[in-house]
Amino acid sequence: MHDHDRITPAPEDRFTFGLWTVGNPGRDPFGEPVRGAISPVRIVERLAELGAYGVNLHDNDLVSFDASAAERDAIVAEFRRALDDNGMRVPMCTTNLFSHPVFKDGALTADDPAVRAFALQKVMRSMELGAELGAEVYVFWGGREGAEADAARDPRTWIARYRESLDFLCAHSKAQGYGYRFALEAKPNEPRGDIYFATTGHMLHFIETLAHPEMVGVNPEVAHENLAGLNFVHNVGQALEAGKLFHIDLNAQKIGRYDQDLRFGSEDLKGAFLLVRMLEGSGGRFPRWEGMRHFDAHAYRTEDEAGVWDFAAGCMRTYNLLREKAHAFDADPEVQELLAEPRDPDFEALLRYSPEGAAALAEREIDVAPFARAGKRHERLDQLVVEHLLGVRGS
Ligand code: DIG
Ligand code: MN
Ligand code: MN
Repeated sequence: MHDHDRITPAPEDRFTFGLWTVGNPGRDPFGEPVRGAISPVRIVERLAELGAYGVNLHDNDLVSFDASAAERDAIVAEFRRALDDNGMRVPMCTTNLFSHPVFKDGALTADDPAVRAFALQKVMRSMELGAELGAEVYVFWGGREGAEADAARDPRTWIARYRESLDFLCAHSKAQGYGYRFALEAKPNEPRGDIYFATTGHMLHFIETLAHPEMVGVNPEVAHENLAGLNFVHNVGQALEAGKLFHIDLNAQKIGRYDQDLRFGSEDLKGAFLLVRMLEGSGGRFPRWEGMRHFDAHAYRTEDEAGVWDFAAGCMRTYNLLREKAHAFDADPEVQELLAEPRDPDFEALLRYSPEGAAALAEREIDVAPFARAGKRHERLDQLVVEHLLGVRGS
């Protein structure tokens, strides 16, 4: 952990932001932009000042869709200078396969082979850009891979198309020596009526059907799993257990709303605490996750540019505050006592299959009454979470 106080964000914390996040001009379906554009160079400078480790980008966040090759090279050169001057990295890159009208009915799953070919070409060019900038993770968010009229396309069709596209791009990444790990990001809906591969769970299964599953993982987002009404900590935990948490999109979300992409920790504070606790190793019971703490979020539309930087600082500061709360919680002797796992070598032996063990278990008389009666003290445990969060216990 860095020397000065443990709350002030520093590059060692591995906080990153997408150019599109702090660069969000505040446009929404019902209103025009409220903020002027912030250049990628200024974003790099300001985030470096705030203690971030790096920035991420879609191809078109940096190079506009219609830029010439010469313009592209000049833009990239200026951006790389800003990165070098500010000690900032680009850990992740991704492709905008959702803004241009050509993708209105999908990109990598579109019916027209020409559209799917154009989408592949756009990803290939963006992968090259990311490689030039040192990106190691490549995210795929299929914002337009979905439908409103489900009569149009059978699920087995879009599954096959997405698999064909990702197998193609995995092979291309290997052939080019980019060394990418791909991270698939799920979302259940918006902007499409339904988006294909709706949750991280769907993605985890789909990955195992690919030609190169070893190089493909997931990029779960807090808001997206919440849109599906699911427990984000459970879903990230399954990805961690499978060794497939290659990236993560941190933000916050009110239940039952559109995808709000709010400042990290600004809504479900207990959920954010439990997530940070898990990513940081759950009190040493598991390894700390070493990936980027990426904020895919943006400031309220009420904010000016100063408010954008308040937003960015708040994301990182809240993460570090929750990390320190989590360490104090797991160091709390009463918590440790409540979390102590019951041990019973006799029964534990019976849980590991052997023909003899199974035969013995089949005949074993087990008195279940004491277990049925015993209370689990989860009320006290959860109260301790609340008390640590409210600062009446721990540091
Ligand atoms: C939306 O949650 C998506 C896009 O912003 C981007 O493609 C991806 C990268 O974090 N998240
Ligand atoms: Mn989102
Ligand atoms: Mn995201």
